[in-house]
Amino acid sequence: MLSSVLLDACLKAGIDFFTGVPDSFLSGLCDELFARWGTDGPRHTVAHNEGGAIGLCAGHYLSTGRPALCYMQNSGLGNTVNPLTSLMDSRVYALPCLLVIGWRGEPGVRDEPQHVRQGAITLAQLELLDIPYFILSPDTEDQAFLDRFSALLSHLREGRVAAIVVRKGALKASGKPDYGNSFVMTRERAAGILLKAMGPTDAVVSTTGKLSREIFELREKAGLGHEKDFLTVGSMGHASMIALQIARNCPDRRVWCLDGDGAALMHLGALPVIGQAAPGNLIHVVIDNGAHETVGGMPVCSGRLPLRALASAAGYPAVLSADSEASLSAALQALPKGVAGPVFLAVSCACGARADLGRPTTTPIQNRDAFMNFLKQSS
Ligand SMILES: Cc1ncc(C[n+]2csc(CCOP(=O)(O)OP(=O)(O)O)c2C)c(N)n1
Repeated sequence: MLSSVLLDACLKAGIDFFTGVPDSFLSGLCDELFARWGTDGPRHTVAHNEGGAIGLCAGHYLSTGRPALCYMQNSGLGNTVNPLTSLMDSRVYALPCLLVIGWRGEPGVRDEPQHVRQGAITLAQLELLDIPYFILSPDTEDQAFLDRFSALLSHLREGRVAAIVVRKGALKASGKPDYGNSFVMTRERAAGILLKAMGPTDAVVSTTGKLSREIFELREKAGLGHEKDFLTVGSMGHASMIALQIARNCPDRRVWCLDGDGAALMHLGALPVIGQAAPGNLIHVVIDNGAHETVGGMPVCSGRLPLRALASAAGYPAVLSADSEASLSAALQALPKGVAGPVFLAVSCACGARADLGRPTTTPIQNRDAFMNFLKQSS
């Protein structure tokens, strides 16, 4: 079904504000939202995380009396549980909103390990949360959708949250917007330069999405193992906290967090925690492509973030940036020697990836064991 059918039905029903965090299964919806209203206006705002998006929906209802729509990957449901149970719920403020949830890891459909558990429990979670829903499939006809949609509206009118669970391929866009930016260096190229600059005892914690997939393939291509890289395939936004604690417990090795701008923004509170803990051996690199590139390219909120200013304000003593292969190499040369961190390095990159990018061929458990063995070796 075209995403425009959903959006038009929402507008007709008075649902006139849209927010969320993008998902690959919802990229057709995100593309349509972007084409209609951009990303940071009165109709559509890309939120920093899914819980924040629910807050926007609450504020919208309180100030207009109209429900809003919140879109997310089912991984993001976890981020919404607190506002759904303690704010929106009918036993608290009874604030209606419509959730549109991409169903990664649907039982019986092959998906990556990080989606399997979440996919298996998604419908049960909605039931537990007392959220009525229907499932949108690729073969759902427009009229069947509209009938189910109008049934959901009656729950919204009762002050309840309701949901549409979207199967892969069920929501399409009429076209793909250009999410490009003016930078030339690709994320994969930047990752290659970063990996090359590392010493033999350095450890890497990389973020959820294509950056980790690129790191995996770069190691393969160089004929190297994967023991130095913890790939954080799920848990978007938490790579820097993982890296912080490893850095504290392994003070004799450098620990690199290779993060994304969308991921860093999702849990931005990590920055002052790192600034305060001040591990001298942590290098926090944020690949700034201005987008959630992995899941379709929708911009992060408000376009490009003032990452360097944020890191400085959060207490990182050394803040560097790069926007080309030459400036990245120069920044890496200029890294403070010895204990002078945490260092923050913002790397501006193009928005895009190779079409034939693969996925890790080792399991998360193999990744964990190899990484822990590597950390146990003296540095
Ligand atoms: C809690 C949560 N919400 C949403 C997602 C879906 N998701 C996976 S990767 C990604 C984009 C990450 O963006 P960024 O960190 O900027 O990295 P990029 O893909 O641009 O390299 C999103 C939204 C997720 N995995 N987890």
